[in-house]
Amino acid sequence: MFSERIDSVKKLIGSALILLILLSLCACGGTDQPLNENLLVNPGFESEIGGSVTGWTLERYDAAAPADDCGVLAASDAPEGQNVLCIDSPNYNDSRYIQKVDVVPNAYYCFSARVKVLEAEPRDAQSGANLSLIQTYCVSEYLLPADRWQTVVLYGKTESGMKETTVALRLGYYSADCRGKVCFDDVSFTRVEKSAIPEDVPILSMAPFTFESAGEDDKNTPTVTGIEINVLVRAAAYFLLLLLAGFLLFRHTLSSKLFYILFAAALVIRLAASVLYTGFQVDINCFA
Ligand SMILES: [Ca+2]
Repeated sequence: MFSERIDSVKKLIGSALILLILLSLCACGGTDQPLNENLLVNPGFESEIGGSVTGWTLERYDAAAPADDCGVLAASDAPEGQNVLCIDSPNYNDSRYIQKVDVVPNAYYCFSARVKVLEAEPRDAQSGANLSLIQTYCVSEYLLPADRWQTVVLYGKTESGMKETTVALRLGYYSADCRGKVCFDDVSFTRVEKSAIPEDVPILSMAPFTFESAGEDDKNTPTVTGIEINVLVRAAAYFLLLLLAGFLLFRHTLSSKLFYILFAAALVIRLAASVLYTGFQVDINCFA
């Protein structure tokens, strides 16, 4: 009888210990993250061939542009395995394959990939293929066409309170459209020690930037805020100066009535356009 009770107590203690160990492991998993371990799903694109890519989502600024040739292809010169992921954008666009990744605050990360740029024609000088983090200024150099696979490495640091980020394999950037074809392979996103980062390499902030008026889901939607008082004052001052200059220059060639009608029409068009065309919060709001 006594020995049975001893056995029951032993089983109870054993179960409690196992429960304690499991709870400790769960607690550690929530606040810690292994070092030098690739945190990405399907980093070598070996899961399948085609447009549906496990772990990755194709996102484009102009979502209506053709994307039929984007996806995983078999490539004889793949740096890793048999397959590579390609973006083929015949139109100027900001095209990217993205994947959300959990991060921990105040930690260092290394984002790297092998990249082969077959074609790249930026709309402006500053664009090309790159690695970047969505809604941040953490972006690699812009790569232009080269007949070889290039290795791109990017280091960043999270801010307090950060729990996730979104990596992007990209052709183009915010306000930096690009068209062309680029392939990626052997992608890696790992947490690293600061001591592992070379001293001459910049460590970029992984903190997301905010949009003043746009929500998380409509950050690419133009915002209409109406006419502000300072815009009205500046526009009125500008047109008064123009009116004065025009009157002095053309008072002998145009009838005064036609002259005032033309300037009044210009003022109305200017004010109407400042409401209808506002641009984006991340750009210079030139017109208003
Ligand atoms: Ca591969």
